[in-house]
Amino acid sequence: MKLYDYPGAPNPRRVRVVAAEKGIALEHVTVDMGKREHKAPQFIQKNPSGKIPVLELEDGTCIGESIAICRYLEALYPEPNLFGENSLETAKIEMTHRQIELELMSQIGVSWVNGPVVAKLGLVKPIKEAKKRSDDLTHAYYRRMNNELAQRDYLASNRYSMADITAAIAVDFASHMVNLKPAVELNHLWAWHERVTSRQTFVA
Ligand SMILES: N[C@@H](CCC(=O)N[C@@H](CS)C(=O)NCC(=O)O)C(=O)O
Repeated sequence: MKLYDYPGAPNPRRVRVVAAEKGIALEHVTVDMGKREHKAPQFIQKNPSGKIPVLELEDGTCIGESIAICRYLEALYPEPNLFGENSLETAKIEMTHRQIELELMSQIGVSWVNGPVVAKLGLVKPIKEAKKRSDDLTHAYYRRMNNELAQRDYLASNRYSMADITAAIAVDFASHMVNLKPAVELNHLWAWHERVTSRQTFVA
């Protein structure tokens, strides 16, 4: 299976971590985002959204969307389980994961799009007020995570799951690329981040 990927891009990293957890060897194909290869007609045929990651199967079938890919890999290689062992745990992981994507990653995305790196590329005219609001909402979500992590070691349940993978990758991207590092005093969040990112499978 081929993974269309780009170094430093957070969404393909989610798939890389899941593949490493499950011991799956994927062939990596670099899509040069700097050259806008993800918007080229040949790539749009693989994913009409023009985004990475894409997983291409041996028969040429392409799957877009990180979580669709990760769920496909989990169905093929069930161990270790990352999406839930029973109906209640699956629901809790799904709830936490959706909130992380919709309430944290989306805000980091707004700050990124309206920040200096994207402005330099000249693709979007930055809106200062939008960035200020999404910066604030990101920090508010970090505080919420810190409060939750005071009660348990992992975000969705008392064990490591897909929710932790997505959240830790979002925190890394926000910290290094968007200047949105969680405040130092959020000690429960930082302890969790170390717990998750020190796993051997937590590949860059
Ligand atoms: N919901 C998608 C988001 C994918 C996404 O935004 N990928 C980024 C790279 S990390 C991308 O391709 N951005 C290019 C664009 O938005 O045009 C997923 O989970 O796979």
